[in-house]
Amino acid sequence: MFNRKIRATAVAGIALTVALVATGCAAGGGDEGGAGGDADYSITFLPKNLGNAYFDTSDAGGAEAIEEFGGTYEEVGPATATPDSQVSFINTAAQQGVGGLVVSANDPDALCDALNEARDNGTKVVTFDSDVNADCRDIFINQADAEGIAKVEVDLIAEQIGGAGQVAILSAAATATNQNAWIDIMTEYIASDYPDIELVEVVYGDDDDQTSFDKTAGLLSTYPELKGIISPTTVGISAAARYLSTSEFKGQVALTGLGTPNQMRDYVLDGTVTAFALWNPGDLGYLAAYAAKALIDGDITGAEGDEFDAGRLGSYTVGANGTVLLGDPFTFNADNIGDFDF
Ligand code: RAM
Repeated sequence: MFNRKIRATAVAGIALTVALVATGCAAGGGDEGGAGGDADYSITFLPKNLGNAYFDTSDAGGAEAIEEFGGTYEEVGPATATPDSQVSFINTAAQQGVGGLVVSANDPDALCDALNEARDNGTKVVTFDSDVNADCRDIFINQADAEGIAKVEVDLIAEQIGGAGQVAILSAAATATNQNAWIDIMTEYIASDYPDIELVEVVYGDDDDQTSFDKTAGLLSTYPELKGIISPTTVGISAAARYLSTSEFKGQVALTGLGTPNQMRDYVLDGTVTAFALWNPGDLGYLAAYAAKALIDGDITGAEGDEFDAGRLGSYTVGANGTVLLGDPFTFNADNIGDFDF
């Protein structure tokens, strides 16, 4: 089922930082839902950083949804995925009085004051991909269950290294809510289910291509016995794959984690990488935009049990803690990677 959904969405990347009026309607042009003709469907997407193919795709999914319901889409964001770098963008959106703000957070705490000020100002706040503390947003759109994401990555590396040996993790920013949650679960899962695997270190590439590349080189020189690397970030895994692909470690040191098919295809086809996982980022952004609309319309508040319509994805229900779950992670390998384009 997830496979079908993921195939259905081949979302093209869009120009970064460019405000796009998705329809001829200006902000306030929405005409559906509980807020009647006055609904303000001006919705700003704020990713962890710009220049990341994952967010190009997720935010294009948001733009697609916003176009469907006749709102105004804008994407803004920092160049670097650091904790404070998103605050000024939140302040600006609050001053503009946008109807909705859709954020993937670089830090669970650092954005809270700014987000709550925006909410006091009437802006509905949806986090997606990487959450903030639950009391500073209305809803979190979770890409997949954290346990499922963590376990699929550990199971993949275990399979690829024959269940034994040293592994390391190359993560994103040290403060990233999503990666830190997954790493905690991976660490416990390795300890409980894979006694012959040793997690030697977690390093942070900050979702920066060059830093991630350099950290990969560092791991390989520090741990000559290293058997595998897990990188739970699309930026990290593609930089690590690029490093491995031209090194003596290609095919010797396994690499898995979370990647986009377009960034990983060459490395799967050349034998650097066997299999990795992800969800459909386009669907994630699409769902987040529809959640913002439902909040703006007053159809939902983010309470458990709230139901809303998410266009071509169908109907979704808010779960515990104001969280909506998109679906299951999906594993890509040489047999299926040709079927995807994002
Ligand atoms: C990177 C970002 C994002 C994460 C993906 C898997 O693009 O860190 O937050 O969800 O990887």
